[in-house]
Amino acid sequence: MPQVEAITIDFQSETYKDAYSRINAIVIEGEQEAYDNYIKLGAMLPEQQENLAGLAKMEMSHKRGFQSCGRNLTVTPDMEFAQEFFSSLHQNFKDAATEGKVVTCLLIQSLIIECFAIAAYNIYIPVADDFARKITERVVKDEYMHLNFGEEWLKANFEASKTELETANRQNLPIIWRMLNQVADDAHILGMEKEALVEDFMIAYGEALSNIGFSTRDIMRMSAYGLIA
Ligand code: Y39
Ligand code: FE
Ligand code: FE
Repeated sequence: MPQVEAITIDFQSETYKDAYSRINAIVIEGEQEAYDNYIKLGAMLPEQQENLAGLAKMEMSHKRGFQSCGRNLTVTPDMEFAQEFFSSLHQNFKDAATEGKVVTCLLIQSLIIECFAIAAYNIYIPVADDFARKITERVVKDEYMHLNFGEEWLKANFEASKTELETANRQNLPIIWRMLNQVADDAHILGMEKEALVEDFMIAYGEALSNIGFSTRDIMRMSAYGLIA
């Protein structure tokens, strides 16, 4: 009979709350930046502006939800740490937006960051406190819609986007691995293992690349850039 290991986590221990102050901040900052990114994407894709404004609105409500998770545990999020954590990815998005590179912006936000969110939230749900679990379950459903938006747009524009997607993947996938390594210890304290995060991320990202139109061979080659972080 399969055994489910009983997980006992002391959500009020100083160790837990200290790790939570950084992970919670990352999620809050990530949701805020996702909001900003979808607003910017809306300006770059006028025919999708309303759609993207809807996604942005969801990100803002995710941010509020995760702020309430921190308050519920009486944790003060370390926002300075979180801004530093996202700075490379944030800069790359900003540069791409300035250059009008909508494909790169979509790869960063709608593929890479959404897959990161999907992996993190799915791994968090079984080890979250009851309050945070309910919120995260609702949030993760939206993140699949955000990923789907990016997939659909890139699929419809695949031939014209392919080269830019490969370049953007090469530039940004290693950053995700560095970010994962940076939070691995804190994630472990929350009951989330790095191996599981990597696995879920790669499954979601590989599936997304496949849905967009990349071959298995392309996906293998593109995924390998994660390994050289
Ligand atoms: O689209 C979104 O809502 C994404 C911004 C949110 C990113 C969340 C990043 C989660 C990383 C947490 C790492 C914990 C191990
Ligand atoms: Fe979100
Ligand atoms: Fe999202």
